[in-house]
Amino acid sequence: MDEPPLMSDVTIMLLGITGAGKSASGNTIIGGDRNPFKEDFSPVSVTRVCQSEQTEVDGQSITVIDTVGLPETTDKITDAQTKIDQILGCAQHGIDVCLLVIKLGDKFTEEKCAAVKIVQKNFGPKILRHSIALFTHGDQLCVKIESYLSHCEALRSIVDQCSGGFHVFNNKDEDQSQVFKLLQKINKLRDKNGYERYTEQDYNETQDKILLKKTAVKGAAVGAVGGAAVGAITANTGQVPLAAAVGAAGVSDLRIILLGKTRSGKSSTGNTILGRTVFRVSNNAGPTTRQCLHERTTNGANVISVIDTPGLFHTSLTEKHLKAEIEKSVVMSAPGPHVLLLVIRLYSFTEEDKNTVKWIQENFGEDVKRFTMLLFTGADQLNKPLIEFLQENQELQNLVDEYKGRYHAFNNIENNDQAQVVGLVEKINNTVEINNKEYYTVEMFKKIKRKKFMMMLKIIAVLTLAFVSYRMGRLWQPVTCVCK
Ligand SMILES: Nc1nc2c(ncn2[C@@H]2O[C@H](COP(=O)(O)OP(=O)(O)OP(=O)(O)O)[C@@H](O)[C@H]2O)c(=O)[nH]1
Ligand SMILES: [Mg+2]
Repeated sequence: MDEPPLMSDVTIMLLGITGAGKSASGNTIIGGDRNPFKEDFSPVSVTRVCQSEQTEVDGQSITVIDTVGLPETTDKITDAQTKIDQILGCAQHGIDVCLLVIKLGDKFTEEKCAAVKIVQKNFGPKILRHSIALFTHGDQLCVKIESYLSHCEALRSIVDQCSGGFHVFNNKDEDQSQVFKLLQKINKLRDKNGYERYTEQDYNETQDKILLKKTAVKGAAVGAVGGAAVGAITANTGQVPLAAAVGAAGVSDLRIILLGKTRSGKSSTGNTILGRTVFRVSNNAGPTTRQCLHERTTNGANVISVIDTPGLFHTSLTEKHLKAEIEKSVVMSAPGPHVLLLVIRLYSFTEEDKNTVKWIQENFGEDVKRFTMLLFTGADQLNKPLIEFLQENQELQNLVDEYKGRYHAFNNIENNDQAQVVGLVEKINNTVEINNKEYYTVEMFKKIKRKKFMMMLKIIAVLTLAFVSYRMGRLWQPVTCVCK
């Protein structure tokens, strides 16, 4: 990681819908003839990736991050999230100020506030403490901005929410005094915020809360068990040696999905990996996890995401519901998991476990095998070395061979034993390297789903054809009899 920035350094992020004037405003701030941000009059986003540029104003180092246009409706929230991930990649040390870029002159209705809502919703309320509304096309203003705002309730409410107030830019004017004035407002806001930045951790915490809320709503809808599971999740602040080990894999964002039959120990394994109790574990015999839950832990730049799933061959979920949840787990791990941990309880390898293996291959496709690793739970109950135990259990040994020896064992009772976790990560690292850092993608999953759907259509078509031919045959028979 780079050296942390000096207190005088400023990082500015430009956010807004396509065509709001983000890139043009970025160029105005950078000044001179450089115009590093591409700008154009276009209905589609000209800026396709986030870009960061630096300049110096009055001896102060300024980093400007231009971003991809946010969607104009809140429906495309996932679209917005991919873009936000990119921004955070650019702002390694956090953001001092978020400029919410809004074009003056457009009829500004409630719906047009969507971008601001997306920002607020995805970054959390803290972002507003770091925000200034930046109005562009100031040259088209015929009245004083205050008077303009007094006629537009929606705009006024945005300004009221931004701790840093507003500023107006005329990006057709090269007058730098508008930039100096903006910088004064920015520095005032930073002072007000005690030079604290909006960081990736703030973003992650907001995302965790969103997930928690979503799951809580769903949990309440599907029943008490799910709702109770939600209660067990805690905010994401943990730091474990695993995170440090992840960096060694060459991927700074390791994504793991836990799969397995009901009560195989998936949630316990997730907790052991994360080093804290976030997934609900129960000693009751019935199934506990009813919905996918996503938790992550960070250590510096390294992030580990763990997604817990409901058990396959769940006693109370329908196959349809289960499939939807498993698909959700893949989406939650977007762009896709580096490894699927197939969790198996050592002393109770049954027919169901074998079916689990089949189920995964059928629903994820053959290719999933190279991303799968076996995770045996219940290592505490072993009374001999694992290798010996496996040799004596032919079926387990066959499974280990099928997965090319990719397995690890956990004692989830000793869940503070981080050595076992580091051991697992080392094995995951090897797999990631062998797979050239590729991961199982959401697209792969969807492809299999489409293939299965097409296959089903074909079967229906063949059966229909057979039925029609049979009926036609029966109709023809009396006719031939009469002719005879
Ligand atoms: N002795 C021992 N018990 C374990 C181990 N791992 C999990 N358990 C126990 O096994 C039971 C089921 O564990 P969970 O983690 O809830 O299993 P799960 O796969 O998440 O279960 P569902 O969500 O219901 O599918 C609990 O009573 C755990 O305490 C282990 O390594 N050793
Ligand atoms: Mg569970």
